[in-house]
Amino acid sequence: MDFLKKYIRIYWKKYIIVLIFLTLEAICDLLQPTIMSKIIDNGVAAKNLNYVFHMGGIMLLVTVIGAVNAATRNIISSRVSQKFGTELRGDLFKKVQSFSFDNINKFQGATLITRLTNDVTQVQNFAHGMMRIFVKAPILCIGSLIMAVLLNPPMALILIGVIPVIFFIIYLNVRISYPFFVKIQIALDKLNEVMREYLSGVRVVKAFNRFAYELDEFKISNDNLTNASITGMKVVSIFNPIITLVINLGIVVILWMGGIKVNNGSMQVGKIIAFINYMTQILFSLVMMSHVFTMFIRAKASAERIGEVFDQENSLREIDSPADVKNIKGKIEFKNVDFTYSGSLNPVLKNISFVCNPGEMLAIVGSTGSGKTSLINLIPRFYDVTSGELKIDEINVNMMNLKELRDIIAIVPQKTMLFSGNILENIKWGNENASVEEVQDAAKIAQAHEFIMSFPEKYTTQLGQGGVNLSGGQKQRISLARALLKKPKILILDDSTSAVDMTTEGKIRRGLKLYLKNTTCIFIAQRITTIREANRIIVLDNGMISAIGTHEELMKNSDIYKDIYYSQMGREDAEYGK
Ligand code: M5T
Ligand code: MG
Repeated sequence: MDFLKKYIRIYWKKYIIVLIFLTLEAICDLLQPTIMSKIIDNGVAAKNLNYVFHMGGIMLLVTVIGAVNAATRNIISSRVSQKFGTELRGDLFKKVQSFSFDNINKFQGATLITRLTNDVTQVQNFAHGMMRIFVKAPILCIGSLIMAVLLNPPMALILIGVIPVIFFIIYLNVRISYPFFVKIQIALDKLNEVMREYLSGVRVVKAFNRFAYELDEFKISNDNLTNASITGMKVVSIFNPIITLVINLGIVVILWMGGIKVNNGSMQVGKIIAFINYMTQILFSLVMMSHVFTMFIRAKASAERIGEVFDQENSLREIDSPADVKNIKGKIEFKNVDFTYSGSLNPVLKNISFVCNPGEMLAIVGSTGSGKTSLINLIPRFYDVTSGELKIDEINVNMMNLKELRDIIAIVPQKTMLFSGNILENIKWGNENASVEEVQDAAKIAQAHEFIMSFPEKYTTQLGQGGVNLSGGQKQRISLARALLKKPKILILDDSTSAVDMTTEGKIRRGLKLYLKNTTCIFIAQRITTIREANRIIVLDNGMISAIGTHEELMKNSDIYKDIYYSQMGREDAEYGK
């Protein structure tokens, strides 16, 4: 939990100030019963009204001082804990942003969200508690003990009998209830996960009429949470009355002993009342401290989970003095590259070697699962090669600054990802400073301009989260426009026109050809009509390059390629009238 050190360094001074206020506040609380006992014994019992007024005034003053202290302390502590929470959440978010794909795969999405929200709140609440009752309770407890002993040492012996009993009960309480708190946390995590999965897949759930199934899943998680919470509450519900009972028994004993003492004149009524006050204060602060303990345990679990995120070392190491990439031409070279996803044993890519020259168009074909996406994901270093070398213009990508490397590459991922905001904003992700004309040009090449203009709000049409209000092909075209606007040195298209009809795809291809003159383009496609235009084609089979060459070459010497060709040609010949 080293990450907490940073915040301790920032806030320790304010914390000390809070502690001073807190101590003053506690002292005011501690003085009250003694003043009251004096009023009763010397004022009321002796019928001395002046004394009553005098001491009453002092009591009021002490109360006011206590209240002012409490208010000031509250203002400071709320501010500090809120700021601490905000900063912690911000730092955590920054850390997550720096994560590589590998790092993110290690945490499931849902747990990252709980870590960022609930866990931070737990730690923040605890920090707030540390500036309030958590520290005040021990001060009150010790202070009351001292006052009680000063008041009447023999009677303070009763406390020696009661305090261990309470301690024992509290100990039992914590022992028994702790596992339930852990269970509640786990159940909450699970519930979040189920909910997230449901919400992100709501369309499919509806399409497959899987409501009942999802409802069951949800019900199970929801019930688990309820059961864990109820059992936890049950334990607390049993222990709280027991503690109150013990405290009340202590009061009865004091009243009984005190009664005898008052009768034989060795003690005054006011002192007995004060004594009872101190005792209840001691015992309730003990109970408070037990709450502190459970909160501490929860906060500790949360802090550990947050710590895991902070401790997660970025699996992509950045070089200290990166190579210069300003004059990159865009030559890509794979040299005996193997790649295995971390946590998996089987390599996804085996001994991949090829060169793609600047400005060249290289196509990759292969059956689904053959490793096409995995291969292109290595170029912008979404993942690092397991062995072998990946070079751009003779420079190993590991020697480049990650941001600069990604700046020269634009990628249209297989799964289109758009963000909430309007179409213009989404395309401008490619280049924030692009002019309207540039955006429109990119959209025209991507064959997106026309349909965008057909919307009533045109480029300012709002997109829902993930671009839900667009068709699959429309999303792909906007995603393509976004990549084109970046004017990259290297353009990577991962099956980026799979949802676009053939006529439109033909138009896109022709536009791209002109646009891509100085751009190296690696694209994955399924349709032979798209692929055959490439300068060279790689046939990927089960993670290995089975053949590489032009369309004509492959037609001669690659059986896999020929299979793909003939399986499609019947259909496409007809469509293209060849
Ligand atoms: C190749 C595995 C996957 C498959 C193989 C993305 C990803 C893939 N895999 C993982 O284990 N973890 C991952 O994060 O790798 O997958 P691919 O590279 O996605 O194949 P493709 O692009 O050729 O397939 P497709 O369907 O997009 O044409 O065994 O399990
Ligand atoms: Mg793929």
